[in-house]
Amino acid sequence: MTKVSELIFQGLPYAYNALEPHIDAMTMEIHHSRHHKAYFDNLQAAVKDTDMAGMEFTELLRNISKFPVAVRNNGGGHYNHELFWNIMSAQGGGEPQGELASAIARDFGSFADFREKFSNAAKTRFGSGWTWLCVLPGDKLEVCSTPNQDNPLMDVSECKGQPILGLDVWEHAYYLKYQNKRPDYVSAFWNLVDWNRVGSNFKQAI
Ligand code: MN3
Repeated sequence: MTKVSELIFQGLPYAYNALEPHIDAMTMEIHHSRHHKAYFDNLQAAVKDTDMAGMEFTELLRNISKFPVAVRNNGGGHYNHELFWNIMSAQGGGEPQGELASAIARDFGSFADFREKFSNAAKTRFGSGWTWLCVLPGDKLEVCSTPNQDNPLMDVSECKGQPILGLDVWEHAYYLKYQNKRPDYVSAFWNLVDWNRVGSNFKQAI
């Protein structure tokens, strides 16, 4: 429960080169210290001296259709990147365990089926956007994709739920290393997913 004006631009939970070779250090540094920082700064500038500054951040996102497009783009930009940094780890990869593993098997058939569905959504998102694993009302898991910096918390999103895993498929997330080969970046991402973290996001969401 954090007010928009009290949000903090945090450092990454690992070094910029920690995710190599899957995501290179220069991409991580530019992505975090310039792209994400710009979303954060622009969000704060957009809410300054308005009632939005005192709103709880996720409440603002849930009602985003009522607010200016700069808040939608930059508020989404901040929320999405903070989630993204925290669901990756140099020790990531493998498969989820416990409750999350059971829920994935229940809702997708198997982990492999889930991974294929998520990867296809990431590869086929036209232009810039994100792919998500979300918890829908009723605690059902679903894969979905949103354009630009939208996310499934937003009332403008076609799919609405609590995102617990997200993948940034903007070119700025992969172009230096992968150029036009987004599918190779999507494949590499699976080596980085911190399933312990995604599992705890799942427990918080249900
Ligand atoms: Mn990005």
